[in-house]
Parts: sequence; structure tokens; C-alpha cells
Amino acid sequence: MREVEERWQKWWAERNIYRTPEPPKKKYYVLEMFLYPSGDMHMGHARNYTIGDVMYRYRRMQGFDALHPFGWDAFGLPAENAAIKHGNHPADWTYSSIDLCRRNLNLLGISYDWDREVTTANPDYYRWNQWLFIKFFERGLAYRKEAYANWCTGCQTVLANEQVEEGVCYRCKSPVEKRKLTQWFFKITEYAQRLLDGLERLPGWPENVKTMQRNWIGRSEGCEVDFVLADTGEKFPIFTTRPDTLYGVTFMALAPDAPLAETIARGTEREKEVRDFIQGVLQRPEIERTAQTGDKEGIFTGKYATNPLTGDNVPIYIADFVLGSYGTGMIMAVPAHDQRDFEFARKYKIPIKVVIQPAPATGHQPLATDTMTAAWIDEGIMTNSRQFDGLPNLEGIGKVIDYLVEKGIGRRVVNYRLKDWLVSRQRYWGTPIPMIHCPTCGVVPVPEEDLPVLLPRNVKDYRPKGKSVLAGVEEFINTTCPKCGGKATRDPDTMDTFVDSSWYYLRYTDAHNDRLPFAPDRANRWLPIDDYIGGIEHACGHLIFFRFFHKVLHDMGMLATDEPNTRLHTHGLVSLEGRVMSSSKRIGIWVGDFTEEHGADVARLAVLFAAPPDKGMDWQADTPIGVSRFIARVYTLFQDNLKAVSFDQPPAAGHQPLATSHYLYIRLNQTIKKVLDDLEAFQFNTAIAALMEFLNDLTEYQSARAQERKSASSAPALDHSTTRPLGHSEDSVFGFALGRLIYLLAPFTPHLAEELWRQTGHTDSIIEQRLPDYDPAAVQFDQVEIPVQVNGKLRSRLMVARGLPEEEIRKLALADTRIQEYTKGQNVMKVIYIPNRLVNIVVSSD
Ligand code: ANZ
Ligand code: ZN
Repeated sequence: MREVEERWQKWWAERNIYRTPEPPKKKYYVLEMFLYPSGDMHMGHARNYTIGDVMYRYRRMQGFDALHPFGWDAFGLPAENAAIKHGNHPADWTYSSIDLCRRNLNLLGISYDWDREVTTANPDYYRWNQWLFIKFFERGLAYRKEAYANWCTGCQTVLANEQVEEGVCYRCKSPVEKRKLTQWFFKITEYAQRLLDGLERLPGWPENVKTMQRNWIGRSEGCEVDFVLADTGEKFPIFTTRPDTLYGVTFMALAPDAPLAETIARGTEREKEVRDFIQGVLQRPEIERTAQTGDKEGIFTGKYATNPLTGDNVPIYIADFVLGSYGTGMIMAVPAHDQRDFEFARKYKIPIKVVIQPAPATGHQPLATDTMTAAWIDEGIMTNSRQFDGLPNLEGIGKVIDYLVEKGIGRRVVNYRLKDWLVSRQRYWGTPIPMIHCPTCGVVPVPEEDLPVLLPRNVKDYRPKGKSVLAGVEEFINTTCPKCGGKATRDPDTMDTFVDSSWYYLRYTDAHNDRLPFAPDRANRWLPIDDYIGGIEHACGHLIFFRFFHKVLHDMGMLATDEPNTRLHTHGLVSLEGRVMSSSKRIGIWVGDFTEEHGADVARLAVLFAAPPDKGMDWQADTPIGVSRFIARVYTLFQDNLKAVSFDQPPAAGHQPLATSHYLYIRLNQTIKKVLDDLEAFQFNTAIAALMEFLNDLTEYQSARAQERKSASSAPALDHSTTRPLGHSEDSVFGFALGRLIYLLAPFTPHLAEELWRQTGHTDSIIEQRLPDYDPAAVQFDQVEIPVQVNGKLRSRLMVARGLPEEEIRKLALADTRIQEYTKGQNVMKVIYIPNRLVNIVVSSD
């Protein structure tokens, strides 16, 4: 089969069969997430791309003008790490990896329009990253600030929040610590509410992805309350969702990385102790220290804050469980009603004050400070809260806020967990940030006509040194200021590669544009992406970032839509003997090796058939066996019956209700319906199963016919009730069914389908055809199942032709062997028949 497949792949390429029509009449945009090229592709990759390929073929054969492009997420750390290890250039590793992957994809017969290939490491792509960066800067959406950033101790670079997973780097798994650095950020928080609202308009996205994004964005309604530092009167604003507990505050806590934490003890005898504590905490992963469970640590600062409602002074601590990056980085602590505050208070012997009592109707014992073993976090009645006493606390929340606002000591606020996106990196293999630092003019963008700022090719040492690699490249770093012409330096950082992947899907719509990242009218023709296929691991990273970019570009007037994608499909992972396939760990069945040996169609069916696309699958030694047998059987069936294959609707004579060919005709239409429905519902495994069952029907039909022919020619003739005389129309159904099968195979096994299409006399490609529709009058056997009761009890069921005369039904019911067990030796009094619904036989023993 391999030669046949190669022949078709060559022919498809020559005919440019996957070229995108422009402008499309009826557009459809099918996209798989592009690939980080890291050497050989395994069956996990194959699955993702095959799923997209089936989708594309299906849409095209539905008559859509479809776009199905591919590209390479080519910048990134692994290339750099590989280069450091092997002493070559990251570009060498990247581009040879791309060649290998492209070859693998072509081996699988994936239908990409290679004219639109995008490679993010090429200057003709990354110059537009730089262009967009400057646009963001002009709109106030890219800014620099000094902040505590996630520092990966392995990669020696900062990471975005999205790239820290359970306290370690998502790439190298080294611990991540907080370091204070000046970094570039994208102001994604400005879009937090729109990113949240947009999810409501994405019915085609899986619920779990939307929930993950909602939690990640983390909208929280509450208020800011101005406490004041007791000795200086300086404001000390805190964020709380529970102003109803304001009378129960017994201490305050600062995050170790809150700005005030640095200065609060300065010049006091506690200064050193406090500084040492902060340093110790910041070395621990945030996730660990802010976990609900686990020991809470803190230190008293020696200072007090005044509660604006009560006038009470409470001690200020620095506590490890307070996040610097949420709210104001400072909290009011209410140990009676917050579990973390409770544990902290018990540990440091801070008073606890109950201000919410469980309602008497609950039957709960009133809370007492001394006997409490945990915070009371449920609802209740406000107490010890002056004029608010007696209010249900949920009502109290609003009332207290109103009061604070009136007094000018608080305001309603909405907080989001989402943080601004830190986009600068201190590594080499990425897009240089197109900014110039001038001692006189400050930060100045590189003028548009000077783009791209090329990544210098010759760098002696890519090794991470804790500062930007490019800072050490003299020819690169030294430049002149575009404003004043004076000596200046380039920004030494490169961009997070998630910037590259935030708009690549737009570049595909206009991949060769050298004046803009894309022309709006071209992009608007194709967007949104109709089917987007990729891994669930991107739920809170890429899949938020690209929505953000899309909205910004919408606001810039470059895009008509404000969401990039309507239907999202997340696919499961492929494992091998229980371990997830991985190129870097060399765990996998390799696309190249496997396809060379077994063929592309076998590889495709193997990954499609094992499980529904959204579920994971485990590759077993016998995974490909069943599907390769199926392909061989289809091929043989066609070789045995090539002359019979027909594309004409069989004459109605072939539909005689009791003929085998009628059965086959109905099975054909059932199969067409099932395959079309499953394709639409993204259930490819069951569509393939339906094709397999239908193959059985066809081969059974074929052998039954062979049998008939044999017995017809040899004497003595068999019983005529089981064999019927042959008629021309019988075989025309069979031939027609074979013809239809070629279409149905085309999305799944395009090589086999193309070969059969050619063998049956066609000169064009099967993908240029429309998928056949089913005959709606022939998807059901004209049979009904009729329950048979004896004295009202269900005893048997009959399968009969719909509309069979009542006379016949009575006879069949009484002759049924199971019914006879109940009627034996009894008198049949009555037989009641409700047409097509029920038979009830009334018997009596006398
Ligand atoms: C007082 C209080 C009393 C609170 C009480 C809760 C219960 P969400 O819903 O996640 O927004 N908080 C505020 N800023 C914080 C920070 N930077 N690090 C850690 N915790 C912080 O949670 C808001 C609540 O989390 C706030 O309400 C605050 O504690 C705490 F009985 O204020 B609360
Ligand atoms: Zn200047």
C-alpha cells in the first residue's frame, strides 16, 4: 500500500489540491494548534493532526471552501537548550526539526495548504510581533514595571503566571522563586471582564474549558476599606469580600512581597528580623505558602493599624499566606470567620472575636472564642457590630459597604485573579523587544520602517546567566535613539513565545503580506475559526491569550469579530503502556517508522478508532491490527467486484421489501446517516465502527449471492423459501453500496478512497466530490416489534412487517413457542390486537 499512498500524495501535491480558494464563497476554517517542532513526531501528534484532517475533508466534501493551514511555533527554550548541549545554533536544531515534522505530516497525508505555512522564528513573521508590540505600547497595553516576577531557577528567566505549574516551571520543572525585576507586561487585566463575558457567547466550547477560564480570571466582588497606620496616619487599604466582619478584625497582614512590607519596619529594632523573614518566604514557591492547608508563618512588624469603623488599633503582621499580587496585597484578618486567619491567630496567640452567630433556627450552639476549633465561615446573624447587630450577614455586606462609602472610608471594587501578562524573557531564541532605552528620551519604540529588529545570528554563548543573553551582544545592544539621535541601547529581552502563538491563526489568512501582519478584509473573510483542535493544557494559557489578542485587534479596527473561535475541540493524550507519549523523553510510536511500515491510512485509522477524539487513548501492540485488516478487506472486496461498482441510484425494483438487496439498501442508508451524524458530532471512532459493520453486511451479501449462484447452477435446487431467483436489480444495490462506500471512506482513509475512486474510472479527486446524503425513506427497516402478553403479562415479542394483516399477527402470536408455554392446556378466550402496538391473549383454565 505504501507505493499507492505515495503516488497519491505526489499527485495531490502536484494538483495543489488543498489550496485555499480566495475569496471563499462559503467559508470554513479548520485549524489544529500549530506545533512546537521538537524532533520526531509520535502518534499523539498524529492523532491531533488526523482529527483536523478528517474535519477538513468532511467540510470540503460538504461543499465548503475550506482553509486548513499549518505552521511552526519555532521559537522557544528547548531549541536553545539543545543548542547549548550540542554546541550548534538554535536555528539549526529548529529548522531541521521542522523539516522532519513536515515530512511526517506529509507521510500521514494531512491536507495542509503549505502555501500559507507560518514559521514564527522567521523575520517575516516576528517583525509583526514587534509591530503588534508597538501598537500595544501606543495603546497603553504594553508597559514596563518593576515587580516581583516568577524566576525559574533552571531556565534562568522570568515566567508568566500561566507558566508556573504547582510551583515549578512548566518546561523544566525547576522551582520558581520571586525576584524583583523590571519587566514588560501586557495589560490583559483591562480585558478581564470582556474575556469573562465572551465565554457566555461560546456555546461551541467545552464547558470544562470555560469553567477553567472563569476560575483563572477569578472575578470577585467586594470592597476596599481604608485602614490607617496608627503612627503615621498613612492609608492602609485592604480588599475584602466580607465587610460584614469588619468589627471582628483582630490583626492585619501584609504579603511578604507587598511594597509596604519592605519599609514598614525600617529603622526599628525589628528591621533585620523582618527582612530575613521576607527573604526566606520569597524563596518558597507561592503555591506552597498560600495553600489552604499547611502551617502558616508570620512575623509581627511592631506596627499597628486603626480600624476605621471601631477606632481600635490592631497589630500588623507579615504573613506567608497573603499574596502580593492579589487585591492590595494586604488584608484585614478576622480569625473567627476565616480559616487561615484562625490558624494564624491560634499559632501567634492573637485574640479572636466572634461577629457572626449561627441563626438560632439552625439549632447550632452559639460560638464562643475559647471553645472554637475552626472558623465559622457560614452565614449567620451579625453581632458585636453596633448598629448592624441582628442583621443576616449576607444583607449586612451591602449595608456595611453603603456605610463605608458614605463615610468616605471604603469603595465597592471588583477584583480579578487574572494578572497582567509578563511578556519579557531573558533568553536568546525569541523575538527581540522593539524598544530602545535612551538616557534622555526614556523608552522609545523602534520606528516602524526599521522593523524587523533582527535577532543577531552570531552569539557566542547562549547559556543563561541570570540576565538577558542579548545584553552581551555589543553590535546588537548599542544603537542610537530614534528621537534625539543620541547613544542609546536596545531592550535586551525577547518576547514570551505565547505572543507568537496569540495571532498566528490570523497570519494564515494572509501569510505573505509584507505591509501588515494581515489585511483586515482577508482575515475577516475567514474568521472566526470554525473548528479549533488542540490540547486541554492550553485552557488557561494560549486559549486566553489568543482571545485577548483578538479583542485588542478588534478594538484596533482590524477584525470584525471579537472572539477568535466558535467551536473548540480538546483532544485526549495518547499514551504508550500507560506513559504519555513524549518526544523529549523518547516515549512513543514514531510516525515516520510506523507509517513507512504500515501505511498512512492504517496510522490514521489506528488513532481515530481507538477512542473518541476528546478522550485519551493507550496505544497497544494490537491497536493497528484490526484497522489494517479492515483496510485490506475493503480493498479485496473492491478488487473482486470492481465491475459491479456503480454510482447510479439503483432502480426501485431493487427495493422489494423482503429481498436481501432491500436489507442491504437500508443498511447502506443507515450507515451514511450514522457516518454523517458522527462526523458532525466529532465522534470519529463510532463512524469508523459503522463502516466496519457495513463492510460485514457487504461481504455477507457477497457470499450469500455466491452461494445462490452455485446452488442455482447445481441440482437439486434448494428450498425456494430461502433462496430467491436472481434479478438484475439485486446486484445494482450492491454495486451502488460499494460506490457510496468510497465517499464515506474518504475523510478517514483518503489514500484508499482515492485509489478506489480512480480504479472505478474517475480522473478527478474524491475530495472534490460532495458527500452523499442518505435516502430518508430507507433508514428504517419496515418492521415493528410487537409485545405479546398472556393475561396482561408480557411473555414474548414479535418482529413483523409493519401493517401485516391482523389475521397473520394472531396466527404468529399463537404459534410463538414461548407463548405456547403459557397457553398449553388452556382455553384461549380472546385475542386482542392493537395495531402495530400490542397483542394480548386472554386464557382461562376451564
Ligand atoms: C476579611 C475576611 C473575613 C475575608 C472573612 C474572608 C473571610 P476572594 O473571594 O478570592 O476574592 N484576601 C484579600 N486579599 C488577599 C491576598 N492578597 N492574599 C490572600 N488573601 C487575600 O477572597 C477575598 C478574601 O481573601 C478577602 O476577604 C480577604 O480575606 C482575602 F471572614 O477579608 B477576607
Ligand atoms: Zn533619546
